[in-house]
Amino acid sequence: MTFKFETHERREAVFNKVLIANRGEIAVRIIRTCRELGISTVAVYSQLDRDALHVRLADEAYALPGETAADSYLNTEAIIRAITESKADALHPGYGFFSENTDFARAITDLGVTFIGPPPEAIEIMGDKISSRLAAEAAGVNGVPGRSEPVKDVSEIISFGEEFGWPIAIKAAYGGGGRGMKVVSNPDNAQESMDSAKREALGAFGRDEIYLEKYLDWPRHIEMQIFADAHGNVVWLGERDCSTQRRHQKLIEESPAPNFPNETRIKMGEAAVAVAKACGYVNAGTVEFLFQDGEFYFLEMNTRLQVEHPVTEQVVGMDLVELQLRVAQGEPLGFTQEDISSSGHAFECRINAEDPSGGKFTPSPGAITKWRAPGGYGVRLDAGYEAGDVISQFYDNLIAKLITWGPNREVARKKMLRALDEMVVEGVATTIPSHKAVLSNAEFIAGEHSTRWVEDRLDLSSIPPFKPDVTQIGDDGSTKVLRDVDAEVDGRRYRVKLWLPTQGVPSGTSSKSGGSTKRSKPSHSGGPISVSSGTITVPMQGTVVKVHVKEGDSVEIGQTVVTLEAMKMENAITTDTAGTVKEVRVASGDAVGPGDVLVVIG
Ligand code: MV4
Repeated sequence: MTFKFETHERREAVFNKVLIANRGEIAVRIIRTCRELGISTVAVYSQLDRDALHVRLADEAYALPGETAADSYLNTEAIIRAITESKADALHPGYGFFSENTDFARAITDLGVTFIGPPPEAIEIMGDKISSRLAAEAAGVNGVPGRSEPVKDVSEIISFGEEFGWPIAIKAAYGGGGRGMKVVSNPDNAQESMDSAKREALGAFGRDEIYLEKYLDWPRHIEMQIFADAHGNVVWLGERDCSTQRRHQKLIEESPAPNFPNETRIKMGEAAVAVAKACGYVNAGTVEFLFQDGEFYFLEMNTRLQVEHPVTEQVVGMDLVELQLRVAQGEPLGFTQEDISSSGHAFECRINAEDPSGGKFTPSPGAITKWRAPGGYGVRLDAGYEAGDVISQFYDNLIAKLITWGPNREVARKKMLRALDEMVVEGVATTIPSHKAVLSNAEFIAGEHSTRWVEDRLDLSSIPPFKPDVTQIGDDGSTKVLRDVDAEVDGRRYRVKLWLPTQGVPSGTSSKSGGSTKRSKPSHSGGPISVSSGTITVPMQGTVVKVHVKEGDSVEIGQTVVTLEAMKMENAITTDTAGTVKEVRVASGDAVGPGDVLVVIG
């Protein structure tokens, strides 16, 4: 068997230097391919990321002001300054941040710098859900049965439900990523659902146009990877099943999709290519579909490289970042659809700093105190962090992506379970226990899951809550932390728990001060709670939603003392000290930052 693309003559790269306007694992991912191609790399970094892995790996790095994404990775002026100073000739935006920002893409293009991404016009067509649905329809690709125009009056909702059958979905025209969808199960709820959908859309996206679709009750999310060059060549590279998700955050992705007929795959691939051609697409792109009862429906197109691109790379044997660089410098793809073949099966698990216990996925920023990367045949780890690095509450929770490849789904699944067992991350909670639960579940193994499966059917109640480091403060003020330690007794190895002194500052302080101290703070508890002798502090920036205790209350270990809204989620702040509440320092509505004291327990 031969692949034509293997013999495709590799030209020397014409980019000399690429600036990566991103952070974390995707910045690392892009730097790696640039290095392989002999392209110099320029990193940019926020004030919290001075020592981050992507900075350590890049050839050059430029500081961005501030800590928040808005001040740093979304700061057009600062990034343009880094481009000018570094003399980079191209910019890779990764995903998120500037990847789908047409003003930014046009601004750098005007400076003569190549934006490694699609033409701005294609981003614009796909950015709006109604115009993308119309573009797909014009290309002969159907969305979920529905209407491609905004709803003006509630009567339209009722007549739509009567025509298509209840329930129906109300969607925000300018939405995306899953927010702003409302399910209406009968005509009595139409008015209320319409009002609430419009309110949410206005709040989240600044526009309140809504449209209607028939609601699919057990769909799978299957997306097709496409690639287009600037010479009119467009190919599809197989699908990814991303149905395992919670609150629109994907957990596990795989390619190929299980129980997915090959004729449907080919039709979906051709549909995705037609959609890409209809918007004049160039670059890596993903066309998302819902798949139910043997039919697929266009959902939206993502005009960027996606988080889950590695599962496609593993089965088709191509480096998608390399293709992006080649296509951006004007090279033709150099292979055709017939040259592409997929082999075996790949899974990707997103290792997030979140505590999945009880199915809550509570954010768990903090310092990684211990880290062991799994390895072996068919295992790939794309990580943005190593031991000693701090996961900040200011950026997303993705620490690493663990990818396995096997000749079939079962081999890849067992390999993933083995790799998850081998991986060690301490200091923060991770999604590893939830991945093990999913991958061992009979419905998942049979491929009977859907986009609702994690939330409606998966039982995560047996995952114990993450226990941050338990610290003790001695009379002399020194702190000790309980750690697992290997010991040898008569030639046999045992794992024991020992109280060890911490060298750093007492636990309960935040990582926010960043900079020079952030890598020498192994004592940071890292979990959703920081306990120092009964002082309960804020683990991440947020707003107090509710205070559950008052002075004089007695509390038990594990009891929730405050509910904090942070990273768009409610987080229960619990105590692991029992005693009496001595002081309550916050009230509901207070804006708080990491390290602020919430409650003192004596
Ligand atoms: C749907 C649907 C069922 N019926 N549309 C959510 C994200 C948004 N972009 C589209 N979404 C859905 N649209 C109809 N007509 C179910 C979902 C959906 C979903 C889709 C993809 C991935 C995860 C999802 C989770 C819940 C609901």
